[in-house]
Amino acid sequence: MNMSQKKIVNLFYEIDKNENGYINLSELIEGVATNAEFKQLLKLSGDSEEIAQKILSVFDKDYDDKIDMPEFMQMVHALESR
Ligand SMILES: [Ca+2]
Ligand SMILES: [Ca+2]
Repeated sequence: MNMSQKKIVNLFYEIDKNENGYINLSELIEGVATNAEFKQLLKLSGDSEEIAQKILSVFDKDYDDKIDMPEFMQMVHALESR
Protein backbone atom coordinates (compact mmCIF):
# COMPACT_ATOMS: atom_id res chain seq x y z
CA MET A 1 0.00 0.00 0.00
CA ASN A 2 1.56 3.27 -1.11
CA MET A 3 0.88 6.53 0.64
CA SER A 4 -0.58 9.29 -1.47
CA GLN A 5 1.39 12.50 -1.93
CA LYS A 6 -1.16 14.29 0.23
CA LYS A 7 -0.78 11.78 3.06
CA ILE A 8 2.99 12.12 2.97
CA VAL A 9 2.71 15.91 3.17
CA ASN A 10 0.27 15.63 6.09
CA LEU A 11 2.58 13.23 7.90
CA PHE A 12 5.48 15.62 7.40
CA TYR A 13 3.57 18.46 9.02
CA GLU A 14 2.46 16.23 11.89
CA ILE A 15 6.08 15.50 12.69
CA ASP A 16 7.31 19.06 11.98
CA LYS A 17 5.91 20.37 15.26
CA ASN A 18 7.09 23.97 14.96
CA GLU A 19 6.06 24.07 11.28
CA ASN A 20 9.30 25.56 10.02
CA GLY A 21 9.54 23.17 7.06
CA TYR A 22 12.26 21.02 8.57
CA ILE A 23 12.18 17.97 10.80
CA ASN A 24 15.12 18.23 13.17
CA LEU A 25 16.48 15.48 15.40
CA SER A 26 14.23 16.19 18.39
CA GLU A 27 11.11 16.35 16.21
CA LEU A 28 12.20 13.11 14.57
CA ILE A 29 12.69 11.42 17.94
CA GLU A 30 9.24 12.55 19.07
CA GLY A 31 7.72 11.46 15.77
CA VAL A 32 9.25 8.01 16.04
CA ALA A 33 8.07 7.72 19.65
CA THR A 34 4.52 9.04 19.29
CA ASN A 35 3.30 8.95 15.68
CA ALA A 36 1.63 5.60 15.01
CA GLU A 37 1.52 6.04 11.25
CA PHE A 38 5.20 6.95 11.10
CA LYS A 39 6.11 4.01 13.31
CA GLN A 40 4.17 1.65 11.09
CA LEU A 41 5.96 2.99 8.04
CA LEU A 42 9.40 2.59 9.61
CA LYS A 43 8.79 -0.96 10.86
CA LEU A 44 11.76 -0.53 13.16
CA SER A 45 11.86 -1.37 16.80
CA GLY A 46 14.25 -0.06 19.36
CA ASP A 47 15.28 3.18 20.95
CA SER A 48 13.55 6.19 19.37
CA GLU A 49 16.69 8.28 19.44
CA GLU A 50 18.72 5.54 17.77
CA ILE A 51 16.11 5.16 15.04
CA ALA A 52 15.98 8.93 14.52
CA GLN A 53 19.77 9.11 14.23
CA LYS A 54 19.72 6.28 11.72
CA ILE A 55 17.08 8.05 9.62
CA LEU A 56 19.13 11.25 9.59
CA SER A 57 22.33 9.44 8.66
CA VAL A 58 20.65 7.77 5.68
CA PHE A 59 18.13 10.33 4.43
CA ASP A 60 19.63 13.73 5.28
CA LYS A 61 21.17 14.09 1.83
CA ASP A 62 22.42 17.67 2.21
CA TYR A 63 23.87 17.08 5.71
CA ASP A 64 22.10 19.97 7.44
CA ASP A 65 20.95 17.63 10.26
CA LYS A 66 17.33 18.17 9.29
CA ILE A 67 14.88 16.41 7.01
CA ASP A 68 13.14 18.71 4.53
CA MET A 69 10.12 17.85 2.41
CA PRO A 70 12.01 16.42 -0.61
CA GLU A 71 14.17 14.29 1.70
CA PHE A 72 11.06 13.14 3.55
CA MET A 73 9.36 12.13 0.29
CA GLN A 74 12.43 10.14 -0.75
CA MET A 75 12.49 8.50 2.65
CA VAL A 76 8.83 7.44 2.49
CA HIS A 77 9.25 6.04 -1.03
CA ALA A 78 12.41 4.18 -0.01
CA LEU A 79 10.70 2.71 3.06
CA GLU A 80 7.63 1.71 1.08
CA SER A 81 9.64 -0.10 -1.56
CA ARG A 82 11.47 -2.34 0.91
CA1 LIG B 1 10.62 21.73 12.61
CA1 LIG C 1 18.56 17.82 5.04
